[in-house]
Amino acid sequence: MSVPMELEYEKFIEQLTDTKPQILIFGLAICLFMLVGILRILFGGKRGKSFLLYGPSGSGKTSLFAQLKSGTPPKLGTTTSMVANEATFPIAGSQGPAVHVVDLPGHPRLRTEIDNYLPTTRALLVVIDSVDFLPTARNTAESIYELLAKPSVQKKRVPILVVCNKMDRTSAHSIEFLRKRLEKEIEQYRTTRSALKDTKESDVGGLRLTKKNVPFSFAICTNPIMFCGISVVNGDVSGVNDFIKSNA
Ligand SMILES: Nc1nc2c(ncn2[C@@H]2O[C@H](COP(=O)(O)OP(=O)(O)OP(=O)(O)O)[C@@H](O)[C@H]2O)c(=O)[nH]1
Ligand SMILES: [Mg+2]
Repeated sequence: MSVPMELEYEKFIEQLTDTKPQILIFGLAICLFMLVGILRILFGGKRGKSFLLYGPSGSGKTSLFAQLKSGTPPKLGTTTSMVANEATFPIAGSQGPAVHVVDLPGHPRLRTEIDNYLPTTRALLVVIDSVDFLPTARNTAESIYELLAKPSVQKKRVPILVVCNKMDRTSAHSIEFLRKRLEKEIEQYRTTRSALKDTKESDVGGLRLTKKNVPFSFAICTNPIMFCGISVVNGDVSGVNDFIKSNA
């Protein structure tokens, strides 16, 4: 090494050793933060802005949409939705920011519309009828499973809230009953599906839903899945409000 270069090198080492440890830690923290950001973009993807109301026909999605928007359930009742109903508004009664909410029609033929909305979905709310649940249990379980199997839902770990509506009715099933029944139906569907298609559960959507050889349960899903009980007619939708607030 020539003399001037040697001097430069020594100066550089001197500067490095002079640097305060706090500055080094700060620099490392920034690098780590950037690395996490890059990994999230590459492997996770950013979630969108919409809160999607999804679920069987008649479960109360449009009623809930109106309640969230205006703070009261629709006075003139509702009719079966034929198209998606969407708007951006601050949730009535909460101090949070405006959020974009989409109410999807529950009719099985119109439900496929969900694929258009998933890329911009922030969180999913699966609204079920806690009274008239059993006739739709299998269908609902299947559609929850299909949702969970979608790479866009899994990769972005889209949070899901299963909203058990109509809790004002005395014949409403308990949240625990609804959760267990859905888990049972999903497990059955998953087993039949893998037997028919000769695929392993881990192949569904190219990603794994739950741990291998473990019966399906919401608790061990890769997506955060929560349950809450509400009654739109009584204006008791705090479980939904809290979920939206914590994910807005
Ligand atoms: N008892 C009771 N009835 C409710 C409640 N919420 C909604 N309903 C009633 O359930 C029926 C269906 O409600 P909608 O909001 O139209 O249901 P939906 O899920 O939008 O149905 P689709 O548009 O067909 O998918 C209406 O008669 C509502 O008045 C509730 O909390 N309790
Ligand atoms: Mg509707």
